[in-house]
Amino acid sequence: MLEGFVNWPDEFAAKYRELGYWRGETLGTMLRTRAEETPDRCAVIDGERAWTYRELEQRSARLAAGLRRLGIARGQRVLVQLPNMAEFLSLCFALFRIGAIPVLALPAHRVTEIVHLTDLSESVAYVVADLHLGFDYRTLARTIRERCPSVRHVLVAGDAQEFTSLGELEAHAPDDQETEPDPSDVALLLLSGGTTGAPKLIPRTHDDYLCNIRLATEAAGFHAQTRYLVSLPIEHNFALGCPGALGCLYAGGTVVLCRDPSPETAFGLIEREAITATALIPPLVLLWLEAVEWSTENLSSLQLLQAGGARLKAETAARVRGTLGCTLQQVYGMAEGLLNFTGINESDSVVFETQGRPMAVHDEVRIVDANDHEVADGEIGELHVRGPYTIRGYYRAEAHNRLAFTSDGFYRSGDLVRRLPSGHLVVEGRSKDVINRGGDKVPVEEIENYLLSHPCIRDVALIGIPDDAMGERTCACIIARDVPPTLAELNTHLRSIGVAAFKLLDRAVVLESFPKTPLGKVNKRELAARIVHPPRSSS
Ligand code: J2J
Repeated sequence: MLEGFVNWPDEFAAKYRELGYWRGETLGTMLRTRAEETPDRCAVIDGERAWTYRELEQRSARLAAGLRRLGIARGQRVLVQLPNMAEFLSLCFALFRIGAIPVLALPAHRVTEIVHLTDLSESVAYVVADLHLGFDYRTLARTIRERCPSVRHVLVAGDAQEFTSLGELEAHAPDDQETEPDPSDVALLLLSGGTTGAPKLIPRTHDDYLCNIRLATEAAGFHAQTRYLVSLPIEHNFALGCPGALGCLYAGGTVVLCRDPSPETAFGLIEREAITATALIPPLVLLWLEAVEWSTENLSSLQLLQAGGARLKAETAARVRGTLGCTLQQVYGMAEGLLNFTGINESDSVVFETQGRPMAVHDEVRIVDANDHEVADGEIGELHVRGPYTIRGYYRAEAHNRLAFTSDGFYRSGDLVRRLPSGHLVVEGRSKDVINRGGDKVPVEEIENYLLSHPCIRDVALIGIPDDAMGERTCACIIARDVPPTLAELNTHLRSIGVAAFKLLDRAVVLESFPKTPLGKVNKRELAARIVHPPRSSS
């Protein structure tokens, strides 16, 4: 078993097997089965390229042989940072086949995040695209090679320059030294959006992630005629497995990859590829609803729009059917596991005003007060969860796990929710220190630490300010040493450290002091209230 992975206790594992949640299948065998059943059906479309199930399977077999020749072996980690492109799928399935473990970084991540993730996972290889949205990932790869001693290989989709191209690796004939992983092995490491401090890695096993994918596929009603547009980054749990690209392949449908989620790009693909389903974060739902007004594309094939990642306003939800002509499904999920869906045929009030119900009967959800005591239905409390596809611990994070999980194995989500008598959940807020910028999670402590390294800053508190389109935006409240820095200077500082663009500041305000709680901590609630409703100045 992978060192640093927290397994389910034996009695839970036995129960989940007995109840049929864990079926002893791997992600690799899942694709192989589909390729045998429907070899000629189209599996993936990326621009002008279309791969059948047979081709996807064969490409991943050849790539697996190439990876094995490089010495990449079962249990080793490989950092994958690819945009939405077909190679993401052939590579991941190649890694699943040999039992190596993809660590899924977002294309938006920059040197600070990638160094942290590489070092934490001791990845032996780093996989990037050559260029994407004007950024040259090979430059980043050079820094990673210098700074991260574990990285022995840089693999590039496209023009590899001095590195190895995926195309070269794929030239190998498939070998027969299959080293099939065990279904209870860790299949992939997802990134957590939900924790305080540095990003954590979430180990998902073949058994548990296939359970996640299968149940999500049922909840979203995917089938062999589904044509799913991957609008969000494919590395994100929502777009990958809820049901996402993997769920679409599980159902025998066709995955269509979209390089960016702007209406200009996505609408054309919806029309051309007769897309039936996609998933978006709330700011993009708003943007698409606006764009429909002036777009000329025919979007009538679209049957299902999933929205999740942050709270969707009921007024926005109510516009989806009339404007986009499709069913809305709210998804309240987390890469740690638990997924909640509103039903495809549920009433408008449920679909507009709730974030759905847990998808598995054996998802154990407790809503608790500050003392971990369950609150009555209808009361707001923190959601704790345990179940067949919810992790029991972050990877290599022993100290943090003691805080993030209860002694009986429930994940403390940090989400404040309310349960309706029907069992539907409503997300009311958050107790963890993360700013949810329209679905992108900004870890507060991490950014505060970077800002504190700026010479002009004496103290800083990063807070979320309510925003109509994004839900919230970031605002750095600063106590300056001497000359107060400007917003542009602070963002230049963050950029020079090398953080993802979605973590840059939206606003900065300079203050003389911070309001404090009775315990002497910064009172962020009070601080946010002062920024949103500043006291009238007396002058
Ligand atoms: C309010 N808050 C939500 C929602 C997630 C599907 C959908 C989303 C994610 C995801 C995911 C929310 N309303 N509908 O993995 O499979 C906030 C909560 C949660 C955190 C998890 C999926 N949907 N959230 O967003 O791991 O605070 O996963 O704990 O990135 O996003 O973030 P992440």
